[in-house]
Amino acid sequence: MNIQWYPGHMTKTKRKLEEQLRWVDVVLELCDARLPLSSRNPLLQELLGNKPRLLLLNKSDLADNNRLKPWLDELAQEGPVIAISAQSGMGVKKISSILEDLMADKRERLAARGVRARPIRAMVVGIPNIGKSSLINQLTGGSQAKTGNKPGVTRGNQWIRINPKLELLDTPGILWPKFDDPQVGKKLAATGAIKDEVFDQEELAVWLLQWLKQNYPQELMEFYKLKEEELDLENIGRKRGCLLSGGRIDTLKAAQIFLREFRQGRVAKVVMDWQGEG
Ligand SMILES: Nc1nc2c(ncn2[C@@H]2O[C@H](COP(=O)(O)OP(=O)(O)O)[C@@H](O)[C@H]2O)c(=O)[nH]1
Ligand SMILES: [Mg+2]
Repeated sequence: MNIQWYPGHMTKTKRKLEEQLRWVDVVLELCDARLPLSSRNPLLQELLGNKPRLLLLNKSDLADNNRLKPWLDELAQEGPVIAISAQSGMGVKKISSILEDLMADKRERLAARGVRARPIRAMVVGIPNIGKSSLINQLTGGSQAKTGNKPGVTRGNQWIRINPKLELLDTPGILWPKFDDPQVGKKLAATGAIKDEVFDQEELAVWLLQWLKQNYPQELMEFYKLKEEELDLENIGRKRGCLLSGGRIDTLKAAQIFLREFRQGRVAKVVMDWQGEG
């Protein structure tokens, strides 16, 4: 199974992102805590140049903490990183002060030259469905307190005042996933980053079931109340009442339910990337 993501839009997406980046001091890069590698695009680093970045491992409420911890340690060597949940708001309050720390040197240099401090301008960047809108809502408390267009900024882009020291671009930057490795496509599809229409759900479910059997067998068996040798789509379908006429099992329906339950974090909390990969 090879999952294709709209590569035709990549050039346009990249151009838009480059344009947006010109107006910000600092970037909030969102990635999926379950995929600290596969949900990032290494090209962002190139686009950023020297611009500071805070890496946010989002959806950490769905992630396996035991495997997340070593990732946090490793990623911290590259720059500031924290685990958050843009859904519950966990960790979101730390963001503003980390950004202030990140920008402190630059602000001091400007102050030394007599330049008056203005609020830090930040933007949220990440692949589709990573939680960009959710994070913006958390940061703004859902308020529509726009500060109005700034001269030179692309029409339509608005700045939202988070606090006196921080302004956020209200339109997030879209990053495309990195797709050369088929495993990456499967992991992104499994976690719900890619529309279900572009891949075979049953095939993906079979792959995910196998992956979970290898990585989280206890959780899988407990959740479905099945023994190891019973763990397949037929038995999951039977447990979930996915019956066709004649008593056959609707394995497509079973696959859809299994994928949904996995994405809700109910089957197991996971981290699907291994350190040292990629
Ligand atoms: N469990 C969980 N779900 C989240 C979190 N952040 C976002 N989501 C969900 O992920 C989906 C996509 O979020 P959205 O903010 O629209 O992503 P965007 O496409 O990057 O703007 C939505 O269903 C959100 O509710 C999180 O921290 N935890
Ligand atoms: Mg959005």
